[in-house]
Amino acid sequence: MEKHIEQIRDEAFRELNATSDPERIKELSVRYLGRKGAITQFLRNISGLPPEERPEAGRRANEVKKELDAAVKSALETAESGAPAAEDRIDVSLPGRTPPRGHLHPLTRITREICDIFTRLGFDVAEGPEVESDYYNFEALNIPKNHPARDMQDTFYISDNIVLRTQTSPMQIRVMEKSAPPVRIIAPGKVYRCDSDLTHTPMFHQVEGLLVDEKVSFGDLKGILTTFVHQIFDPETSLRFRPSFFPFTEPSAEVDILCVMCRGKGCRVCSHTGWLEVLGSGMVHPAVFENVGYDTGRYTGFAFGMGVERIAMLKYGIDDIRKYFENDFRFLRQF
Ligand code: 2NM
Repeated sequence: MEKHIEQIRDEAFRELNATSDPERIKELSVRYLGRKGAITQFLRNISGLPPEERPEAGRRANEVKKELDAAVKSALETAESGAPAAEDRIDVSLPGRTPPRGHLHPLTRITREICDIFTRLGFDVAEGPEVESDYYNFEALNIPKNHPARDMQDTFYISDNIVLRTQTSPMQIRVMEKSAPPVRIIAPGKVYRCDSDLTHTPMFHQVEGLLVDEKVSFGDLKGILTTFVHQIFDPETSLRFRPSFFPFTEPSAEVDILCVMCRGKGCRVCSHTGWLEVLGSGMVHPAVFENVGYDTGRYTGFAFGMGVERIAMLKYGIDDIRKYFENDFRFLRQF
């Protein structure tokens, strides 16, 4: 019979430990401790035991009754206080779950790398509006009314004389209007052109630079841009300055680097020329200086511009510009 009270006890505690619902606990209390409960019944039936077993069985049954009663009261208190049940409690000794760590977008990283190189060379960073007036985006930069760059096909027009900037140089006009030389600035940011294929997206990123002072020469331009190319690519990179044309610079030059893929032998990436175009540059056109009220007899300057997507494509061997903007983790995770 003593075995029986131990069985009742085990069962009662198993049930009690398996719940944190106050209703279930109360119901369980009735079933074991109530007037017709299992333990009460057991005590009542003690008279049916052999006389020598009665005292020990009674003592043990009362002990279990007290123990279970205390456990029920405590379980009810916990359940009604809203504290979590044992199985739901947080194990503070478990090691924490490490949240996945993000990182900068490759374009943000390259933009910062480019800006860092130029700030170390003494340039300040200037940022400004992406919605520009026709005057800052074209007129002040010596791009006349009938120039092909103004074509509806290339420019997003907001209204007759408001556009999404097609380059960041309007920012340089704004800085020159406000401050006298010497000026050394770079303007990073988003620009917009109505164009879309493997190498063009309607929004892309540029960094443009400007240095104005007395006696600034084309030699200064070559020195600064050579230093830049050697820092952003490789100190061994061969480069060349190839004559070009921009309305806002004269003379103008495109900067090419020896093809990173074929080392000048000619391949698909460099269109079999052995060279890759990385920058546009030139000596600022006197007409631009006149527009901002700079004395063209005293000051000269150079300017340059580059596409961030293009620099990153060459650095990392990316073949499709659209990959930057698809937000595919399989692509982004690699940087
Ligand atoms: C380029 C290439 C050559 C340029 C010129 C100017 C300014 F404002 F000084 F006239 N800013 N940026 C420039 C010159 C930009 O991008 C391919």
